[in-house]
Formats: sequence, structure tokens, C-alpha cells
Amino acid sequence: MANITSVKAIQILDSRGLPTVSCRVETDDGLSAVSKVPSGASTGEREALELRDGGNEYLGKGVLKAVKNINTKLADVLIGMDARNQFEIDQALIDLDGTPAKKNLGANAILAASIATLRSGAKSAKLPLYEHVNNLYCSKFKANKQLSLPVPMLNIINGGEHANNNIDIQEFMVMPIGAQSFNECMQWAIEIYGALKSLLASKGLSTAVGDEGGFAPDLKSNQEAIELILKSIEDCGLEAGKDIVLALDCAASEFFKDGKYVLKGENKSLDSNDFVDYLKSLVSSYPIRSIEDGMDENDFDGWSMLTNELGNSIQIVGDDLFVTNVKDLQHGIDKSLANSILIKLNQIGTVGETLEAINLASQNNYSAVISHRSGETEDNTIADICVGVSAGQIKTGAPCRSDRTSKYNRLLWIESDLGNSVSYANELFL
Ligand code: 2PG
Ligand code: MG
Repeated sequence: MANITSVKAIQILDSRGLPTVSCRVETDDGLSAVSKVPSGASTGEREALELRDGGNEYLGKGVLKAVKNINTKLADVLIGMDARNQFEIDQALIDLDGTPAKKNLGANAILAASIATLRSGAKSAKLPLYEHVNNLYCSKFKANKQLSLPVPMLNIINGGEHANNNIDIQEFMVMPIGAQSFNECMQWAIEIYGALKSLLASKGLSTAVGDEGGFAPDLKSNQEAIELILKSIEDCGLEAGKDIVLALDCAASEFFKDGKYVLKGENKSLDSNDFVDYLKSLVSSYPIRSIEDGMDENDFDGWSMLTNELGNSIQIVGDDLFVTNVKDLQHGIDKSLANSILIKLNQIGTVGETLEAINLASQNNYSAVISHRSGETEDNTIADICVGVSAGQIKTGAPCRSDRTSKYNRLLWIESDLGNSVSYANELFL
């Protein structure tokens, strides 16, 4: 028994203090589960629609239309369906909307129902969420995925759209690849984060944090941000390049203006060629192993150049480029753009389509990095998805602020529950 008996949504708050959608699904076995959807700031232009009310109330950011869609149209379709049949449920929601970008009902409405169903289905199946995800994925795609704990990308300096400082690159992340367990990797991350805080304070720089919990000081250049992180790693007695490697999310679509990559903080305006060279020189000077959105979402020639130049040595991740959409990912695969995809459920709007994107990536030797949004909630479903599909990498902010740590905390519990039966996926990077 797991037939849905009730679907109810309300408007709640996200980590930026803006409205977002939450949904509760109840089943006839007396169980229920709740979802809360995240929201981006540096959104890709091909993302599915986030339905907002506009007008004056809630700064125009209300989601009461999306909430109403769930409580009426979506509920009508879902009641009576089996919550364990995720792909069927998601297909019903896709059909009900009828548009590729979910423009009728809103991807935020559809995703809230989809995630609440996923969580509810796991409860009815009496399985931990990651195992339910693993079963869904393996049976749908005839895959054989062992569970694993991911290597996190921890964003400890925030710039771009996530902070009001002068740094152009949006995210400066550390990846503790040399740790022996997820637990140890979080210990290192916390120590580095603390060392960075002391270092910034000692230089009279701000230790206030940006949207994803990383520090957001004004600095002279992107290089200075990297140097500060490297010094913090060293201050903890860890070795950069061996214990810890760096990852960047340039979010380059945000500073691509009239065909130029405009680095305001450094007073530079570069064409695609020169920006690829700029990134190449960062990679040759520093232990950077992953670059996300190094180019603008429509600069396909730039992506091709970047992939040719760096794709054999480091991970090149497409976020705005692929928007978790199999169509855009297939285009990238056909044209050899990037070698990795960032996975965000709300870019596409259902759990099922998200799993399809992960599967397509895996079939084509693209890695998949499961990701939060800059506007988050305490919902930690992405932690279980990451373990269940054995993605091997998760990006969910600094080890600071509950909206970020809720995902890390869930992973710490999963590792504790599974003990030695599950590996920490660092072999991907060693
Ligand atoms: C990104 C994300 C998450 P946002 O660009 O990868 O870090 O930011 O949610 O603002 O799009
Ligand atoms: Mg990004």
C-alpha cells in the first residue's frame, strides 16, 4: 500500500529569506513526507520556469500560484497513484504541464510534488531514501551502481552573484580528495574554513559570508582568493594538490557581456580565446582540478576550445550549459563540450528527468556533480540522491549555515549507518 491520499503545498522561506514551495504527500499506509524546493541566483537561460507571482507582495517573489497549482491540478492527478512509482508519477506531471520548460504549472510546483513523492515512496517502501533512489535508478536504467559517499566541493570563498564583493569568479571550492572517509574530509574542511577565517581577520578583511556560507571579502583578484585558500590549507598542515585540490565555478554567463568576459575586479575584458588562456594559466599555476561554467552558456565555440585545451587534464563541468536537461547534454556530448555535468533538480523539474540526465552522463563517461542552489532550505534530498546514484561528487556550499550543513550532516549519518560497506569516492581524483 502506498497510494497517495493527499497532496498539500504551502509557501515557506528559503535561505535568502525569499518565498519558496513546500509540499507534503500522504499515503494510505498512514505515512507522509515533505519537500522544500531551492532557487538559483545565477540561473541558466535554458532552465525550466520558476513560477513567481510578481506584483508588490513578497518583493514580487511570492510562489502562491505554484502552491495553488499543486493543491488543485497536481493533487487531482496524483491522488490514487502509487508513491513508489516515481517515473510514472513524474511522467504524469510532465504530461499535465505539457511544455518543455514547465511553463504552465511551474517547475517549482512540479519539483515540490516530485520530491515529496520520492521521499514518501521511500518511507512506504521502508527503505532509506538513498536505497530507494538506488533501486529506482538501477531498475530503470538496468544499471548496477554501488552506493558511495561523495567527495564534496566546499565553496569557501563566494563571489559573483552570491556576494556583494568585487570578486568575479562565483565559487572557490576545496575538495578533500586525500581524506580516507567522508567524516575525515569534513574535519579537514572545517579546519581549513576556520584557518581561512583567522587569516582574513588577521589581514583586516571581512569575514562576513555570502549566500553559500563562504567568506565574501573584497580582494584584488581571483588569484588572491586562491592564494588565501592555499595558505589556509597549509596552515592546517595539509598539502594542496595532494590532500586538497581546488575547484572553481566561474559562472561565466554572468560576466559575459557583448562577446567579452568582463572581469571587473581585475579591470580586464577578454575574448573567448584570451579567457581560455586566463583559465589555462590559473590551472598551470594552482592545483585546480575542476572548472565549472568556464564559458558563457551560449559560447559553444568557447566551450569547445576550453574542453580541447583542458579537458584531458581536469574536470570541465557544464551547469548553465546543460541545465540538467538530456537534450542540452546530448548536444554537448555530440559536440564534445565539457566532460562533466552539474545536476540541479530544479533546473529540469522532476526527479525522474534528473536521474535520466545522470544516466546519460554516466553512459557517455561524463561525471555528474550533484548540486544545491544558492537559495536553499533544510531539505537534504540531494545528499541521498548523490549516494543512491553513486555520483561521487556533491557541491553544497561551505561547511557553514544550516541550509548547507543539512546536506553534509545527512551524509555523515549515511556514512555512519553504512560503515565499511560504503566507499568514499575519492579514487575518482587520486
Ligand atoms: C551554481 C549555483 C550553485 P545558483 O551556479 O552552480 O552554486 O548557483 O544556484 O545561484 O545558480
Ligand atoms: Mg554553477
